Amino acid sequence: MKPEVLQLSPILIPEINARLDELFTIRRYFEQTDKPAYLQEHGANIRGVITGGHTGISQALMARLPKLEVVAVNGVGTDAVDLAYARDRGIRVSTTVGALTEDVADLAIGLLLAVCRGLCTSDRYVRSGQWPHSATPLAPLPLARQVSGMRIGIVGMGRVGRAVATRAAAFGCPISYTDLQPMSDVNHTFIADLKQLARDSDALILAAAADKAEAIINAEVLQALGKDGYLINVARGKLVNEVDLLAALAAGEIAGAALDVFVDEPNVPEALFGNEHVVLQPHRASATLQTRTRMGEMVVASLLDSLSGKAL
Ligand code: 8YV
Repeated sequence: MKPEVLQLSPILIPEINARLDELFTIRRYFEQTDKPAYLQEHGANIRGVITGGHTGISQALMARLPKLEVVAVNGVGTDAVDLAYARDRGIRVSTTVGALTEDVADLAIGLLLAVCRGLCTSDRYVRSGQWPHSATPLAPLPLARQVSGMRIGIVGMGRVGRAVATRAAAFGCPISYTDLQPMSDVNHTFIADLKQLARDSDALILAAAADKAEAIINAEVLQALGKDGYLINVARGKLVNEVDLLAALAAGEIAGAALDVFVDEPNVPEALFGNEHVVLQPHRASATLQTRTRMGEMVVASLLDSLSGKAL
């Protein structure tokens, strides 16, 4: 009999889904309208879970799965998984570490370029047919912010932070960073105090794990970033106090923000929709065919190894 696996969030690669179906009985929880009834029916037989980094799995749900052996996160973040509870019960938790680093860093730089150079605003300007009608070409569009040479502050110098630094360095950007401690193998300037990092940066790029860093980007940090500073977030929405961010943007206390992640996804504060100083993405940093395929393969391997008793 094939092991039963509860899938909490979709995988968009048909070949990976076919492989999962071949190896396991996949219970597609995310498709169910009556989730409690579905759990009642299948919960007792579930040995594995597939979830997304943002979705994670709560203690309450794990408690409904008495035979659970492994949670395979199709992502790198474990902030939405109750790790302490999983550890107590001996449930393994795997991630797709390493698979998405380059894509997330690519998007961070893409967002930096987009918000500073006004790419989305300019795109809307051309698409809406306004260009030929301006008195002077480009008149309604403000001049943009140069990216090359900007002082970049990276929050979280893990895999993604380092990949962002490599890319920013190619743009001639001086780079500083903060983390729990300085990294002996990183040449960039370490600044322990987040407010000081914000003060010394033209753009703050968030690449930190959110497990112990909820709302670290607050009104004070945003004020320190200042009216010429930009905030880029490709990590987790909850790193930012979103109320403070909305207030800072509305008051022009920072120059702009480019966000791939939000506190309450997929609900994005409507106040951001009409703001031309903001670029928005629906949590897509790892969403390339190549990376999602690699991530899917790692999820399959993790379930296979765990459910056949192999070491992860
Ligand atoms: C994914 C993520 O979008 O890696 C993470 O933690 O949040 C994202 O890369 C998500 O996990 C896809 O399911």
